[in-house]
Amino acid sequence: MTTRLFGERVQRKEDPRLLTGQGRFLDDLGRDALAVAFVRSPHAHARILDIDVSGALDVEGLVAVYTWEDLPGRVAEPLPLLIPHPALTHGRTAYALAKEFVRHVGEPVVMVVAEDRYLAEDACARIHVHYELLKAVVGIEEAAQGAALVHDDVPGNIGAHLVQEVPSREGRNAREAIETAPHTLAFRLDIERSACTPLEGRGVHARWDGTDLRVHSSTQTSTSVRMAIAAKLDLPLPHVEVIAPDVGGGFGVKIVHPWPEEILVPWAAMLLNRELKWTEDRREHFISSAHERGQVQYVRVGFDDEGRVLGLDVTIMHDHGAYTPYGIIVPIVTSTQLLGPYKIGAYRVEFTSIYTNTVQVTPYRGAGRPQGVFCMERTMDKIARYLGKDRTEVRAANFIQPEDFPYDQGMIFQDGRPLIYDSGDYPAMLALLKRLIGWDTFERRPGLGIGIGCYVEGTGVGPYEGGHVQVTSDGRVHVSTGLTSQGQGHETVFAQIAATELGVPIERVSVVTGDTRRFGYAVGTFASRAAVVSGNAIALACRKVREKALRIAAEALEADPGDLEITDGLVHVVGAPSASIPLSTVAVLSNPLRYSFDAETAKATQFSGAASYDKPPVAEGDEPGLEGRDYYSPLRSTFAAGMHAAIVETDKDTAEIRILRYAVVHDCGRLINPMIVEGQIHGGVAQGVGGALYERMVYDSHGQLLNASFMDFLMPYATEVPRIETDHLETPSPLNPLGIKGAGEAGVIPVSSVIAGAIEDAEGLDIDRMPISPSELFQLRSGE
Ligand code: MCN
Repeated sequence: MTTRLFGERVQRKEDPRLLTGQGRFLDDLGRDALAVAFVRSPHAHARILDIDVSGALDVEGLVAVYTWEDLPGRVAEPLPLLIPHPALTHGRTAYALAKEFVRHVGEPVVMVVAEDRYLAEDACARIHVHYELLKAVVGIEEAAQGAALVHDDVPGNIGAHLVQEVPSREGRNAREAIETAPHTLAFRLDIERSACTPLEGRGVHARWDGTDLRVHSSTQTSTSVRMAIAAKLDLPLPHVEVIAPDVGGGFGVKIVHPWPEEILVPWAAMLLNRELKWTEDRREHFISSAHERGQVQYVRVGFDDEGRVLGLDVTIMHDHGAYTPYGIIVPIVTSTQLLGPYKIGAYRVEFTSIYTNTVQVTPYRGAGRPQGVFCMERTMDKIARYLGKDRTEVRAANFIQPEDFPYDQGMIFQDGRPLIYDSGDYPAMLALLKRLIGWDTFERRPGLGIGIGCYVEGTGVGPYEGGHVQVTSDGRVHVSTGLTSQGQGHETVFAQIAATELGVPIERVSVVTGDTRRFGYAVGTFASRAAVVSGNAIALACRKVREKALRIAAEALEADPGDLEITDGLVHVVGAPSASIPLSTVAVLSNPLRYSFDAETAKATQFSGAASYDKPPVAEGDEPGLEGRDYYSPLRSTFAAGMHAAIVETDKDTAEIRILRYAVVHDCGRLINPMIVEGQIHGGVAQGVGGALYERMVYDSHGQLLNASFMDFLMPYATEVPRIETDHLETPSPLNPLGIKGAGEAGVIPVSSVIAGAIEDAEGLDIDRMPISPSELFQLRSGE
């Protein structure tokens, strides 16, 4: 039997538990906890004149009501701005409960605690907040005019402005390169707001025992939530535990830390000395959490007769919503990763980040990349159409070649490091995709179109993650890492890594994530980083454990550690399987106590080995136990890539858009589990189909979100998501020991550009905005 599991299609270890209803999500906890509900602003922009809570006080079962006035010390201060940036000259964050102003519908104003959620909601309904209405600013262009301000002290509603310029190798800037190019095009692209919409919303549960605070949160980053709570509530860090239970999806929205509720619920639990729980409802999620995607992009491009881009100038207007807790990460990612797999002559990108009286914007799966890819891939399609060339030919003419790696795009990435692609083979990937979709044999007929989209994605961003691995005397392997899981299958892939590194069957490996009691130092699960950063940390921790195991076993077997290997949980001499010792026995030997519950092992180990009285039982520099901890801190991001193609059909009468085929070729370096990666890609493509055809946040001119429910916010069903044909290319990353790159966001990134290209091909029309509905296609056809 082999224990090499890295690269295998191992069934997900977490599935039997999750599929049989054994998962423990936030709302499964604290059945007897007091319930928390919030009065949230019904207005997009207003001054709070007075809050009258008297009506709520006679609700039976009411426990407490809090407004901003009640908040002490740091709880009353604005929430932290998590990722500052020199270009973010006017960063603004909200208060946990609104202080004087509300700046979007859904902002929390009053917190209510009651015996149950019904009573808490009843009490909320009896609280009267008197507002002076202020002009709401909605829509990027209206806000950019600056006639009305979201924040009085932010002129023109401009939070940030950044220009990045990468001259050509001959030293020409983008504008010069465009002006002197044989051909030029200019156009505008619009991408509307959407949101992560995980199946499970946010939620917090807190319990205080007078000394220790235990918080459960449906979060993507338990260690950061823990630090924020300790700091805000002035508690010593060792007395705060944060645990992410099973999390029913995050897709980015749960990386914000802390959310107001993550501070308020623990704070009130301590104050009241009671167990408290808040579970977000769907409407709250739509109006009070975070959105993304909304951007207007102006493009100017200059190119030669082959379609080679000589100069590209992109101006981005980014809708930031009312606050910037996550800084300007989204437009920075758009700007820096827009170039994709292409060598561009000269590039200039400028963005302005604009406040509006709408829900704040934080990263959503893909985080600014879908917008950038929409821009670059629409550009490639338009160049091809202008020159009458095949769209794949124009792309190929611009590709970075395999021999060009490492390839420096000349940009500064979001982590402040130079954006250098580590490895890839884009021509090979295109060839695979063309074969998979049948690009060259595609038979044209009216209403049928084919589209293509390419992208490169920086993954595995630092600064670090850690892993702890322990082999116990029963031969089981316990792995823990600090980042959290929301459905990615970490329990399985991390177990695959540990099983492979240690040579044990995967059934003997268990994995814990997102529990600060087990692992306190971590960054979190986002930016497709878990596999690269935690995966490598776990491998390194396993290698330490393996080295120690071989050393101990070598002593017991009177062999050289270099002659030993571990297979199926047995340490044995290479080529002589009978000279062996189980890893469980090695674990017993690793502890001078030599304690084992297994009688045979106890007998075999208790008195084995020559007694030595000239050295202490634990040698200097050594530690008892068969365990190890290590960290992995990447030098810089590793760049995954992918190419998608789709065939769509548009109905000539109804303008209905149907995706007939969807093909993906993907390269995330060495695959740990191809089945899980395919699942990630399928999920991402489904979300991308939503972004291309259905999902948008519709605000009216007063800042009311008109479709804040699943009745009105359209998501694709299984019926709208085609079967996804997938192929892989593996160009290992030279940057990390396992040679892996991330995969978690990949699927969603190019979908809008692929579908737009296919519709354009079917209709012969310019598709310059996403999403596009049948009625909008109909209008385009009629020239409206
Ligand atoms: N993987 C692999 N081989 C590789 C790369 C990845 O087998 N070469 C596996 C990983 O081990 C992991 C999965 O693929 O099980 C995704 O890995 P990775 O790219 O490291 O992404 P993360 O684990 O960091 O997950 C974050 C990513 C992001 S940023 C969003 S958003 C997202 C996503 O994952 N949110 C998700 N996928 C999601 N999937 C679910 N079900 N729910 C979410 O909220």
